[in-house]
Amino acid sequence: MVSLEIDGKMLEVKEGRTILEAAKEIGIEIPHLCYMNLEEIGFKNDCSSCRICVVEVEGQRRLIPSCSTPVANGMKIWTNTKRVMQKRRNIVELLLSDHPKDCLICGKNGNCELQKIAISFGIRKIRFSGRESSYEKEESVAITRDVTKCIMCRRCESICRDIQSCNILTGVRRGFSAVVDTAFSRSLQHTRCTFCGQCVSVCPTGAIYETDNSFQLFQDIMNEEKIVVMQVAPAVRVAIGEMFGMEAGTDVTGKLVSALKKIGIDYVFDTNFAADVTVMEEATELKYRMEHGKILPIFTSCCPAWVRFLQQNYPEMEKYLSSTKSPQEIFGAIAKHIFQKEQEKEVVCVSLMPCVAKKYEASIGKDVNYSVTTREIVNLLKQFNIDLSLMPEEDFDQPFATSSGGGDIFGRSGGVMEATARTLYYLLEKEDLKEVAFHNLRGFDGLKFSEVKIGEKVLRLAVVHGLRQAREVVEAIRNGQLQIDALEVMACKGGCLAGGGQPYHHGDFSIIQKRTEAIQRLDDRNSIQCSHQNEDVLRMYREKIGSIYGDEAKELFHYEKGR
Ligand code: HC1
Ligand code: SF4
Repeated sequence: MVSLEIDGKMLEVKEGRTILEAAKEIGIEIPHLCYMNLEEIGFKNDCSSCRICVVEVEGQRRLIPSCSTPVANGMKIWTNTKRVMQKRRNIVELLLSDHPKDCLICGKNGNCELQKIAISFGIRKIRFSGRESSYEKEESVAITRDVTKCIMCRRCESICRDIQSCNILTGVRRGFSAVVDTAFSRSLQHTRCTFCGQCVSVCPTGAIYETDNSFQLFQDIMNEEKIVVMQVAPAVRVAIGEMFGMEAGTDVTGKLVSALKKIGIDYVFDTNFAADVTVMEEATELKYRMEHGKILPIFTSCCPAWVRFLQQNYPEMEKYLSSTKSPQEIFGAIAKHIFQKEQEKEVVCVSLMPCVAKKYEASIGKDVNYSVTTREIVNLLKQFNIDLSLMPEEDFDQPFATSSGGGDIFGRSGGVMEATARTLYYLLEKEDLKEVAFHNLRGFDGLKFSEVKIGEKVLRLAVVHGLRQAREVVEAIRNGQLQIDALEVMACKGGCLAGGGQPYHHGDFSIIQKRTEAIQRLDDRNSIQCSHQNEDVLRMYREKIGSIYGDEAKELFHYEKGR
């Protein structure tokens, strides 16, 4: 332990902590913009580029960035001297002097960390003026970039490089013109960007945000000629409450359904129902591959960022991907080919997702018209003056309302594999697993393994989250160093509950943990444990589709010729 003094208070902290972290431990919040630390998933951005976090340290002539300076025994630190306060204010004003002032229509309005600092500094006038940078806005199907708003904090660059190993964004140019951009300023669509949206989830300003589809939804709701059907993804229900002042991990499923109805969505269905369908198809596909000597391991294909990552970086490995569509796309097929037949007006299928890559997936698929993120729907609900916390509870609409615990856990890392294993066991053994919990596939370890004994065979299952680690696993499989039968990959650390469209976590990992626990509670409390026990799913097959992995099912729920 290290002993030191901050603002006259003595404290002891673990060796290796920075001044900023030590101050936080005794309730002193030092303002910062570039720093972010999610050490539980191995993400740290401490490049000290913004220098808003400077402090005075006894014996040091210069002001010191607290985010990157480790504590040392006997240090005496002041976080709020005249010099410190003046310097911080100058920095904020300098940043604002070269920043567009269009907060009212900015993609981060209300969530912007620069805006919050400007508010807390009470800035009414910027003393510096001069040249202002100007760049073209780039709007891809999933992500919009407004480089003019880049403050060079480099969080996006770090997360894209260190956690995702994609290296799409990097600091370019020097001095006044320095910004984070793609190579040759290419549009994201023309890079190997996966649209995972992790850069969106850490960007402190409006430099990177989701491409907004909420106005399109608003217009569709107003159009009497259309029936608007919304499917709600597994991870949204345990996170959206945060933006209405509720504790992270509060399950607001029922309130969300009634709120969506209130703003004019005609039908609200559960993506978790479609997740159960995905399990039925994918487990059967895996069984088929095992029994017919087809290619193994099978790679899950629900996460569009992972699929794009594999297609772009390892096209020779694409053959491992399951041909089963993601729950979003399966629900799209159900909406457009089953539900539509019973309606007189045109059905618009919209997905409410925790993810920005789902916008990309919807744009390349046929059936989901478009996707909105958790944050976008919050804006829409607030426009309608709806406080989610005050809404009554309502059930999803029948007949796509019920899900098993297997469908519920899709939103966390390891969930798709666990749900698939539960059903695969049943398909092969004709009886249910005695213990359906695969504890080894849960939690935040980057790579997780489990085994399931089926007859004489032991199936090896693996789960990975974060694309850097996925890359290592894919290469190990390619090089013959890793032998497994099935692999789940989610691009975002923690799975969809930490997706790029969720309420901002602002570097607080406990938020992600609470969402994870909440998703697990849904599974634990569900009286139906496995997807193959979902009677509504079985009825849909009986009445509308025919057999699982049969001709009609392949037509609707699988990609042609695999992918
Ligand atoms: Fe996901 Fe999925 S779990 S990909 O994370 O397979 O986005 O929540 O909707 O499609 O079900 C996301 C979440 C989501 C799909 C499902
Ligand atoms: Fe990198 Fe993902 Fe952002 Fe693309 S969306 S730039 S892959 S972090």
